[in-house]
Amino acid sequence: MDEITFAVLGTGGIGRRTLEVSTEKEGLTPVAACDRHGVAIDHGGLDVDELLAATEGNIASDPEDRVSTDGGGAAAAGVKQTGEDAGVVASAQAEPTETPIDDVIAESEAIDAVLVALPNFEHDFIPRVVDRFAEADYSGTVIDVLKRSRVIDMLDDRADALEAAGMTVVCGAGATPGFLTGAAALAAQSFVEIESVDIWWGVGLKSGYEDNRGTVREDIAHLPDYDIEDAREMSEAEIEAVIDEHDGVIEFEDMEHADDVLLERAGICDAEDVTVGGILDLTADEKPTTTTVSVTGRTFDGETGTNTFQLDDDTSMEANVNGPALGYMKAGVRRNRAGEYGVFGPGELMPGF
Ligand code: CWL
Repeated sequence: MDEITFAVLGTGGIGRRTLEVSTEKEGLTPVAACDRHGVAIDHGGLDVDELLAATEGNIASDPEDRVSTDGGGAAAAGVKQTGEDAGVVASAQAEPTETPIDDVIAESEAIDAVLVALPNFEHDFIPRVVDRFAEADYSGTVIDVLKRSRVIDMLDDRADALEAAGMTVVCGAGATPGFLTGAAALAAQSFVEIESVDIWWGVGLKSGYEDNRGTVREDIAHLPDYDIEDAREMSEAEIEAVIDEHDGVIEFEDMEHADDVLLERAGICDAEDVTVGGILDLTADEKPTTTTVSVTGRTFDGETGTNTFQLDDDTSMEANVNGPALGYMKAGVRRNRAGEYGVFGPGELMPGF
């Protein structure tokens, strides 16, 4: 497969870690990275070490502190910033800009894939970013790590525009949905009818908390008394108060994670037969439970069985989100180069059912 050039939108935990992982993968050249304040573009390949060193410790933890959807928004400083909140501008490769996404779009003819690593605190935020690439007739691959079931339909509504532009979108390509959805699709192959898919994850984020505030905030939105708007508006102190109320260990049940609709669109089972839950432990780095996908079904020869897929307790969430995100990026680019456009979920990039 020919070399793939890619951009990351967002230099929070996921943006930075995908850049890092890509340096150890074959055939991936990161050529652009941006956040709300700035953009770094080098078609010969970004210096990832420099960019990571410059941005480490000053990630945009405030959910408002990200690339604005209209390309304008809060003005970027006209001068190079350093220190706490500078974001990507702290890198010698970056320039301040008020239009980071437009700047990437302007260079996108030479960019094979765009990884959207922005928090999705409005449900239509990622779909609107996708719109802007389609409107600019971008003909490459866009991949996101969105989680909410309802967002998949919003992307599907754009199928005609994507087809017209020649764009391939791979949605829900992190851990869950993403890695574990693909595992479920593979585990389903033994069966001719699927009864249930249960995804149960464990994450330990004591030292990793700072770097993963975005995902913790988004998880809190899944608790029974909260929604995405609440989670967006909450201060860091309020988030920490919720964590304290749970003594640092939060259990989630029946999360609205898009694994359900993504497995349904791959023809594997009904969305309602899929459950996603897990335990987030902010008091330890060890996983509080082994991440497990269980797929129960009926075989052609009359047995009922459950295939399980487990992650090692020692592989980090970062490894399990960002490795698969880049793997699905490669799968998306392969489709794009074969002239297959539109929206693909992780299950559709696996053996058919
Ligand atoms: O899918 C995600 O982005 C993270 C998700 C939750 C903490 N917000 C769960 C990640 C599952 C990873 C499981 C593992 O590494 O064992």
